[in-house]
Amino acid sequence: MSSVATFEVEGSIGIITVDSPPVNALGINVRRALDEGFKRFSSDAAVEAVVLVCDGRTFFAGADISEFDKPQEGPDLQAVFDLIEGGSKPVVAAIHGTALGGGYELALICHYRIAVPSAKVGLPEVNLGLLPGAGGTQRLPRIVGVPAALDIITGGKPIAANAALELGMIDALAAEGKLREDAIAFARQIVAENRPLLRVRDRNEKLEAAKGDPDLFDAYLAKNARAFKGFKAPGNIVRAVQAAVETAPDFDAGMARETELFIELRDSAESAAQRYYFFAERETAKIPGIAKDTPLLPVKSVGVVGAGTMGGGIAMNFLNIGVPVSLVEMSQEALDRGIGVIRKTYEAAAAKGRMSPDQVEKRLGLITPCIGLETLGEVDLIVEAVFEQMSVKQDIFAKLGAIARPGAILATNTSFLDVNKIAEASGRPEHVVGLHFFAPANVMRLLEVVRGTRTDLSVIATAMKLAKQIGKVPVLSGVCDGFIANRAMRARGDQADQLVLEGTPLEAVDQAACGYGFAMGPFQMMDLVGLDVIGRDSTEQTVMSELVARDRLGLKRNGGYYDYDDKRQGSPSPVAREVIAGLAEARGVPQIPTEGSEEILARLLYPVVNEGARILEEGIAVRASDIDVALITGYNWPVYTGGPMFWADTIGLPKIVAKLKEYEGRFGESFKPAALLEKLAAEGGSFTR
Ligand code: 3H9
Repeated sequence: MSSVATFEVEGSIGIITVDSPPVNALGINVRRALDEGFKRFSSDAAVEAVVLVCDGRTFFAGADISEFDKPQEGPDLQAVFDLIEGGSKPVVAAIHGTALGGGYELALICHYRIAVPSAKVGLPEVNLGLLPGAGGTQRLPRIVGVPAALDIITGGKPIAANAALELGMIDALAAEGKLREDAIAFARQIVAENRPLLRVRDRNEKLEAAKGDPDLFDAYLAKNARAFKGFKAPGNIVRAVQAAVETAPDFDAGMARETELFIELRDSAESAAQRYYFFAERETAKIPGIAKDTPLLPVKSVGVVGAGTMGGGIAMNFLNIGVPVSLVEMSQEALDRGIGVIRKTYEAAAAKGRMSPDQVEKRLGLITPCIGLETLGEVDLIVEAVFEQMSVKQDIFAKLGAIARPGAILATNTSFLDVNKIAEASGRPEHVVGLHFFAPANVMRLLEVVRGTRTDLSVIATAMKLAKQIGKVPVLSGVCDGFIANRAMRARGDQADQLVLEGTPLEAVDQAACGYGFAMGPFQMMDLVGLDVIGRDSTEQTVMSELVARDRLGLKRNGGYYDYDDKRQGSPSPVAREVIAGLAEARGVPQIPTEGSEEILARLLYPVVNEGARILEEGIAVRASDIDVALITGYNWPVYTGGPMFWADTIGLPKIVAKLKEYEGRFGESFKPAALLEKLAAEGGSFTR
């Protein structure tokens, strides 16, 4: 008897129930159980049909991702699938939770699929840099047709049961909470009606339309070139679906091509990085000292101080999950403006069909507009999002310390000020935490939870949990200037500035960054955000401050580092060149341009790795992978590199140390390799493996 499955017979129906927490991934134990169960029922004459169902939170969530890097133990997935598909008795997949990847491919092997309305099905392998390698690229187009299959598999998003029923991805809906009974009844009906064994592999009609349109696949890749840029998986997915069409009706030939393309991806650096990232994102929640039984504080109502761009964005996160927000400003005018922006954002989402007009009003109805802090005496969490000035924040926290109810969490959204000093001002530092949202706060996934020296563990635990509830990826940071993401990325910004002062064209710097996989280069990004916004706290004379002095604020003023035409297309700017040359001369910077993308990238990004190492050795980040997660979710660092620390491990730490030392010799101490980086490089160690 398997330890992860039970095998029962009810009348003429065999029932295989798998229970392998947390998500019934198709690891070795589950494959063994399936092998045993299907063999048993195939030789049991009393069994006329089989129901495959899971206990726990979900139907099979896919292959076991952690097994990809290890030698596979038999039986492999294909052998189990062959056993099911080749059997002589109908098999019904009974789906709840999320049937994903290999889990949905297993459902596609079964002869029929029934799901509860709350279930979702899908093939999200693309998010792991993979393709559905257990027949998904061959079977799905046979059900939904080629165009829909391409969108579903390259998009990787799960599809809700109702939509899946319409698409044919499932055959029937069960009543919520009655999956097992309904699946058994469904199986009985199939037997009673003597329905045929429906094998998806034999259904070729839906492939016909694409057979007559050989250019479809190249056109699909061209149309999505921007979204697919840098990723390896979408291209292989398209070619695998193409193979389904071109080899039909020879299913096995299509499968052989799918396997080749799958293996190519599985063994690629991109997929290794994306699989690493999958686990890294889940790891951030694991914090030493915090356990399942760490007490959590209730957060049923929130106060947000400041209804500007940040405050409004922060408020929306809570409104979106139905938590009432008291929104505080100093004047009615500022309050009206802030609420107006929130309304506009929601109405724009409604216009795009992302929410109903009803939902817009419901969410806005959760806002209590307030003038002054005095109204915040009852709320459970207060997030301050006002001007970045220590004295202003300390003043607010002193008042909040007096006003807030005992036990309320007081959070600051500061992006670089000392959270400890702010906390002390409140008189209750144990309840103060940094919640550093990234702009736009209602969109960006990163939330840095900043732990002061005296912050209570229960406050941290509550903040981490709350972050997940509002759909963020929480990363714990200690107190330092810039916390994790901004601090690490400042190293890139500094080098970008320095490179252009040395005579490297700024377009070459941006192109190198884009070639690496950033959606835009550092100068393009600054132009987009606005030079006045980025540079407002700087007192130094820099290229940026000079551009601002000339009213070149970026894209919004048709010029910053670049000139822009009325279609917002950037081109090299003679004014920016003149400013750069002038400043370089004034500072006496020798004109030695850096040539070649590889060299520019080393100059831009090795210092980020070095800063990451310092962040780690100072204990600001709990683990190297947290730094990767922060930069991927906060700065769109290309996920297929794994983030700076994983990337550094891929390159090899000795190479990075050698280059940093070369730079140290040429440009000075700031390039000195961090002690941790040098130590790991010398020991043959790594940050993430
Ligand atoms: C595949 O199927 C390839 C095939 O096409 C071809 C094969 C030849 N494996 O996310 P959660 C762990 S590729 C191993 O926090 P939720 C996860 O690490 C796979 N472990 O829960 C975490 O562990 P811990 C295609 C897995 O409720 C715990 O389960 N499938 C796997 O927020 C809970 O996870 C996918 O890409 C796995 N497949 O979300 C689906 N999945 O507790 C990937 C999860 O130690 N999974 N874990 O931190 C998901 O999208 C979400 O986990 C799911 C649940 C929606 C299922």
